[in-house]
Amino acid sequence: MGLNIGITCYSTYGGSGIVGSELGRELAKRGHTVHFICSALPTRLTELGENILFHEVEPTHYPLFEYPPYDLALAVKMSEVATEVKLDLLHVHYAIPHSISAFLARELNNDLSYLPIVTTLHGTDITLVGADRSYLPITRFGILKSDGVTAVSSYLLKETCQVFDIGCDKISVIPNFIDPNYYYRRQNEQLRNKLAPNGEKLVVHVSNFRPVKRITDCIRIFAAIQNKVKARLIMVGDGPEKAQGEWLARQMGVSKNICFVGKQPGIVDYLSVADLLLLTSETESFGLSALEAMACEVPVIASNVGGLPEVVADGESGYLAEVGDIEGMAKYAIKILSSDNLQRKMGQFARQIAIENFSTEKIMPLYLDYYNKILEKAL
Ligand code: GMT
Repeated sequence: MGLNIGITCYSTYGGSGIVGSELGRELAKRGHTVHFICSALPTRLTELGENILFHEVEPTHYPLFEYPPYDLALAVKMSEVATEVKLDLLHVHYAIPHSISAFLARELNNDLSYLPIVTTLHGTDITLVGADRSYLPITRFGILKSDGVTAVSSYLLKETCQVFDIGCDKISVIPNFIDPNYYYRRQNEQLRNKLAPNGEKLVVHVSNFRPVKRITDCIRIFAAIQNKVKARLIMVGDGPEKAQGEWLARQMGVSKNICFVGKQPGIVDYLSVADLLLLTSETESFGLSALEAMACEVPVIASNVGGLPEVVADGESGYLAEVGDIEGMAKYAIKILSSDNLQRKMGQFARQIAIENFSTEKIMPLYLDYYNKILEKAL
């Protein structure tokens, strides 16, 4: 019988919201009913239906509240939805504040049947925000009060156990996934000609342009690439570091070959015309954009950090270099972009890894088995 699952994730542009949305869609395809409980329709969730429903969390604004209490409004909404539709399980993405709101929701409903909570840890909820002393105790509490906790990489599992002094047996690794029938390379001559009107190679970066992504490294690497290969850099996304990136591009005299295209709903279109993806992050628990690119046969050059070595096979689906190693990353980029053969071989291998290790077919059963295990334990 299909389960009734509540999913909470951030609706903003970010990997955890994408994973939450795509997980919901995949669950619905498999006959389960999914209730998204979020402040807005999550990114990439374009269609609702009979078994994908959306419950909006609306924190009340009142002059006394400098910051409207989203976490409390969320807890109330979670508890209402759980009662109304008899949720079997609540799956929250990103520990802060979602796991704590879920715990409060369960306490609010304590006269009703027990509501199991699964928390998926994504990255900065642990490595940055969670490890901040002011948030550490409450994040730890949220993790310990969850009935099940998953992490998107082995790196993140180890990091969580260490930072929060929690036994590693409390957490299971379930990696992020892609649907290979949606993420594949498509011909798009029109977009290719628009972005590379003179047949240039296309280097792409996709992110939310936060400091952790080090987008200025992309600009510097691109400046070095340009000395050797005719190329253009396409910066997909938006965020606080955009202005800094644009400024640096002008300073380095490369701005005419860099295109900031903003947030894009059709990410596959951009990946389909890309020759290379750059992911220069300071830290990255998984690197979903690397996986999406790999599925579209795009070789990836990424920082050798966090969970990225679990996704990008160094020397086979791209290359890894130390964080901030502009020269090394540029050297690898020039190597790939100068050889159509190497680019194609790496791209094909990248897709093979994406399918073998991270396809929906492989990962969805892991989530469903995990849910069943939690539900059995909660009985
Ligand atoms: O932690 C963040 O930076 C936010 C989060 C998000 O919502 O985008 O990103 C993390 O989760 C993604 C999905 O699991 C991972 O692919 C990203 O690697 C991870 N970001 C970092 O670790 C910086």
